[in-house]
Amino acid sequence: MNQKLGIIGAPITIAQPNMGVDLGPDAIRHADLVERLKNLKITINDYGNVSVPMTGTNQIDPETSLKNLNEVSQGNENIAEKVKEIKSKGDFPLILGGDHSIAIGTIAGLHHHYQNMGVIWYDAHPDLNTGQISPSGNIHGMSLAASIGIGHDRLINLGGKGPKVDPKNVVIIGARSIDEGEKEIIRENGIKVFTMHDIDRLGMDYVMKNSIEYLEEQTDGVHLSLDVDGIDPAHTPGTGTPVEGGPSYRETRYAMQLLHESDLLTSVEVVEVNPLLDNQNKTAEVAVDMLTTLFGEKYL
Ligand code: NNH
Ligand code: MN
Ligand code: MN
Ligand code: MN
Repeated sequence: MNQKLGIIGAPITIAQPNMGVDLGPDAIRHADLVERLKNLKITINDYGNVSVPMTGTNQIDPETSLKNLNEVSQGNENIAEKVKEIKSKGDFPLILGGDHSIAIGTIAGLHHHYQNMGVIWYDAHPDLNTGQISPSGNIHGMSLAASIGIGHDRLINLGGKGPKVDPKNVVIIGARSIDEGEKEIIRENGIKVFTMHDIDRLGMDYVMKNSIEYLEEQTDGVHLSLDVDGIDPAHTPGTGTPVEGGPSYRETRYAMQLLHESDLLTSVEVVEVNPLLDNQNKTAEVAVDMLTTLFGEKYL
């Protein structure tokens, strides 16, 4: 993991209903991300923010059952292009969201460089909805579905035709708000999920070591998609859909430490930081602690 890091901001906000997620990339930079990473002797290229459509509505389109499909798709096409480009230069991609719809773009961009990529989805939600089963019509709750080839054609075929990830190469960690339709998709596709109950029962040490071993055996690259609402809202209050009862700061930081030691990851994104819901910028600071741990920062 100790190569050149390429940072891009991906400020999509209209795949969820709250204002302010577009400020996530800048809130994370403001929390000294680049300075902290440079202390670890990592070379950083910050490419700034990708341009994405900012204007959307909160209305569900009756034809697709989705909100802002055209705008979210366009933004994600731009993200996919940029991720593909920095990956071609040999950078390790670090993408700062933005809402979680950006995973459709990042994973599509990464797909060009792997035959059999894996994904760790650290999130309170599995984001396996489609327009038909979503309770909200918000595309940020559909990004993992689109990446495995389920949902609207426009989202599935974004940045290249067809599914980008085999559902067998996905591990979801921290899930505790799973919609009924999502439960069915998990079962039908054999997706590996460690819910909060599993984390409580088995411990984060086992959960992470098992996930790492599982993905190491069968993938040629692993992307971490870190939704800050995966962490307990006591630590990350500045996010649009907080869910009580998540892994603590310590458990999550330990998970990042194990990922660092494993050297498994080939790209990372952090999403759903909303500084308008958090005037202390605490959520972005926690996000930065998690990222620096992932890249080798230690207490001693
Ligand atoms: N499952 C809900 C939906 O699809 C909420 C999704 N919200 C998220 N996902 N923040 O990570 O609308
Ligand atoms: Mn999410
Ligand atoms: Mn979530
Ligand atoms: Mn393909």
